[in-house]
Amino acid sequence: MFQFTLLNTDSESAARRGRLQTPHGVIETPIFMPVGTHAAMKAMTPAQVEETGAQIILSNTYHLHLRPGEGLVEKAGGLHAFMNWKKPILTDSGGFQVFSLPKKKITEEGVFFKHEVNGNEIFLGPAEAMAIQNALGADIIMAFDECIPYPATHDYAAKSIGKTLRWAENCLKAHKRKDQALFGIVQGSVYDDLRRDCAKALTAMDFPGYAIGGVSVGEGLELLKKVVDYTAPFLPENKPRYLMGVGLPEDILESVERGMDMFDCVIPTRYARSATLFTSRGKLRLTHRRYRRDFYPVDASCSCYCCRNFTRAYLHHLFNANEILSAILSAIHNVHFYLDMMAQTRAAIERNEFKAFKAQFLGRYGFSGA
Ligand code: PRF
Ligand code: ZN
Repeated sequence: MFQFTLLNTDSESAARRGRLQTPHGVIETPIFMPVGTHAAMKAMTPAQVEETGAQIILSNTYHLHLRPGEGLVEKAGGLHAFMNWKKPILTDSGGFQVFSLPKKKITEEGVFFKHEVNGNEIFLGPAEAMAIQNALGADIIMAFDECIPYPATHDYAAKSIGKTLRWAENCLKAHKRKDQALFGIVQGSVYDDLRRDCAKALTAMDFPGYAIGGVSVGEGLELLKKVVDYTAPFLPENKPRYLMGVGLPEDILESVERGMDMFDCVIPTRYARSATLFTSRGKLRLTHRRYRRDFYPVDASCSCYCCRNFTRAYLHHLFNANEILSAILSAIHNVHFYLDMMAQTRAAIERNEFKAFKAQFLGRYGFSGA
């Protein structure tokens, strides 16, 4: 039911062109996964998400467990039926959301925390995260891991990966559905020896896919590149590699170059709601007065519904008037921008020209930090 095929590796970098078969369809990699935390993409219908070119979306164990509860989603026929999204879905395990909570108690078994709405005590551990994700029914599910803050000492990070590895074993034991692929998550903060040890130990457990977690926690692009540089080589060639919670266009392209295949981030939809739109020439802040009489599309080289039909002046007006349509059109454009960047990335890897493509893309985009 799951098969990952490595179609091509770029001749000048570690960039990979792959294809991942899942029960709900094929995913061409490298790919970006838009985020629908509460089983909904913010300000977009599933039809609109599909029109942007999305092949897979992400949702969250933690949020769906609190509301409406996995039992209800299961009763509805699973996450795909409940939200009417027919393509692949990935659920994150809650191992990130829970650890970002202000009040929690971490033990060897898992994490205790309080329900955000009704104040009840809740426990989430590897077995619970698997049972919830089995009930939700996504195509790809994630191991329950500990995402530690940055910075962290070597000693603290070493103890933490011990726990993440024991939890990974427990997740494998508790996982009950053959039609869901369980991915292992590499942690280890910014320490090369810990990342290597964690990647090797998880590889020995033989997961169908691997993620790098614990990044995008404030370490910055230079350290992100280092972490991927010394983790990816220890992951199996023939399995998909997912970089969790990343990121801006420059973060994604730098990580594709280092051999990562899958990405997710709330940035395109979140930025859309605050009037920041991505274009081939960099980001625009559409609330700025300079767009008041700008009758050009957001990005003349973009083929999305927003750019085909509306002007910057109109979007500027919608944001000023606080119209909901501002969020809808901006989300459509930003998600399309990310997915189009990934399509261009895949084509460049097929031509063995990824590095030239990256330089040209980031040059036009105005990113000078790479
Ligand atoms: N673990 C999990 N989900 C995540 C992360 C992680 O480390 C990150 C990294 N910031 C994003 N989402 N389970
Ligand atoms: Zn557009």
